[in-house]
Parts: sequence; C-alpha cells; structure tokens
Amino acid sequence: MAQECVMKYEPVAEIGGGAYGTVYKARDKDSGQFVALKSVRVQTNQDGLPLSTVREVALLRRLEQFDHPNIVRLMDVCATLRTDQETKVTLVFEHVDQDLRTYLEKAPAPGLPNNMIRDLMKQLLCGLAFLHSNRVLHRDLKPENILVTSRGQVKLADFGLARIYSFHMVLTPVVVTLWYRSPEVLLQTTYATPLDIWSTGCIFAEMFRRKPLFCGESEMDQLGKIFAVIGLPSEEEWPTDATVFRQSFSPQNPQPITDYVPSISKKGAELLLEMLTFNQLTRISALNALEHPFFTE
Ligand code: 0RS
Repeated sequence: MAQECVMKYEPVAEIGGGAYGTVYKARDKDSGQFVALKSVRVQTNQDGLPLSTVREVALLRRLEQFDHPNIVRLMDVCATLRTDQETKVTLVFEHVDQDLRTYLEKAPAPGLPNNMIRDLMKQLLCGLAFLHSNRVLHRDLKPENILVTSRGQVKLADFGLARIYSFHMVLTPVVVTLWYRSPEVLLQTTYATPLDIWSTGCIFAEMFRRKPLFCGESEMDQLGKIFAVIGLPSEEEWPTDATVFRQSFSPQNPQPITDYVPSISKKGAELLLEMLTFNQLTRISALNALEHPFFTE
C-alpha cells in the first residue's frame, strides 16, 4: 500500500456517510480527475495491519485486474498511520456522478421505460455474476450504492470490506436499511450469494414502482411485510436454525406480484418471483437470471 497518497487529492464534497465511515468526492491534483475517497479506520498492532484487512484489500485489487465494466474502478489504496494503534486506510475509486436512487427519482412519469429497466437489470446482474463467480458477496446491495454513469453504465460500489468495516461499525452506530435484506439474513441463518439476488429482486420491483417494495421498520416488521406478499413459508421450509419463530407471523397466502408491481410484464413477473423466492437454494442465480426470457422478449 502506498504510505501517503492523501496529498494527491483535494476534497470537493461529502458524498455520503454510513456504517463504513464517510465517502468524499475529491479531485486528483495532478490529473484534475474526480475520485471517490473512502477512509476506514483500522486497529493496528506491532505487526501492522490486521491480516483480515490485508486480505480484503488484496481481494479488491485482484478483482480490479479483470476490469469488469459493471464494477466501480479501484484506483489506489493508501495507508496512513494515525496513532500506534490506528491506521487510516483510504480507498481511491473512480467517481461516478449518480446513484440509482437519484436516477429513479429523476425519471419522468410514468417512470423508466421497460427497455431501460431491462438494460439496467442486465448490467446489475452481470456485475453481480462477476462478484459471485469470485466468491465475493456484496451483502448490502441497494439503489444508493448502485452507480449509474452519464452514459447509463451501471457500476456496483461498496462491497468486499465486511471485515474492515466491523471495527468501525461498533464505533459508529448508524441506521442501516432493512428494505433489501433477504429472509435468511433477517432470520439470522446461514447465507451465501443468494442474499444479493434477493436485494436485486427488491431493486427490480422498485424500478417499476419507483418506490421500495418492502419498507420494514424493524427486522420482524420487514419479515412481516415480505410474507404479506410472498406468503408465509411452510413449516417444512422454515429454517431449523432460525432465531425467529414461524408462529410469530400470521398465516398468509402468496399474493399476485402484479398487485404490487402493476407495470411489470409477464416474463418480468416470472423473473421477479424467482428472485424473491424464500428458499435460498431454489432462488435463481445471477447467471441463470441473465438467461431468463425476460431479457430476450
Ligand atoms: C442521499 C443518501 C445519496 O463515485 C455518487 C459515488 C455516490 C461514487 C463512489 C465510487 C466508489 C463509492 C462511491 C462508495 C464507497 C461506500 C459507498 C456507499 C454508498 C454509495 C457509494 C459508496 N444520499 C446521494 C447520492 N449518492 C448516494 C447517497 C451518491 C451519488 C453519487 N458517486 N457515490 N453516491 N465507491 N463506499
């Protein structure tokens, strides 16, 4: 890692804050180019940075080698010693002007045309298939961290730093959105790549609706809102290691998804239901979703 590269950039504006710390828009003093700087504080000892941090940064750099069109570019990583117990790790990303949340809000009524949704979804799934094929989970996919360039290119941001974050997260309690969280995460059972497909399904629905599909205010409320649409899973489907009792929810049958996403096509509704499948083992994968007839209709 470069020892000191903060001097190379001058901050322009704060882009956002969250559990991870703060992201800044900055200007590269040499090239004049805009970048997005994300700093994370990590605990250090005599041996330097924790191995987990070194591994996560190494993984991000390995992914970078592929130059995937739907992943935000990681341009540089810097480490600055703050005290003998703390190091500031700064990740330097390419800067993208817009996030999907703003992009959807700006779309004139009646919302995004179908072919645009199809194109955005295809790119989102391409980026996700790439991460998953490298055994990387995004874990927190939402419209705020899906970036859209002025040419309509989708780029995934804010992934692959789960272990670096954990130090910072205990220090800065922030409200994290539950709206895109999968049932297996809400039930605190084992999870894997399908968790990102659930989030993608929620985002897919939101592209048509122009408002979120499941707006829960707590984990239980979020699960209740999900089951009100997909139905309460059967006794057999309920994970044996779930920390929440199935009896806590009232029995519900699956509702027609078109009641919630009226403007979706028939093929689109089929794909959406395959993404919003309770059982993570039968939920569609990113690669299979890309093969879905929705993309060729
Ligand atoms: C109203 C909540 C929203 O260029 C944006 C960028 C943007 C970036 C960028 C590049 C690489 C990140 C950002 C990044 C890194 C954590 C992140 C968390 C969320 C998003 C990006 C992250 N508020 C206003 C619009 N907004 C999101 C917040 C934007 C708008 C333009 N360009 N990020 N976020 N990594 N780590």
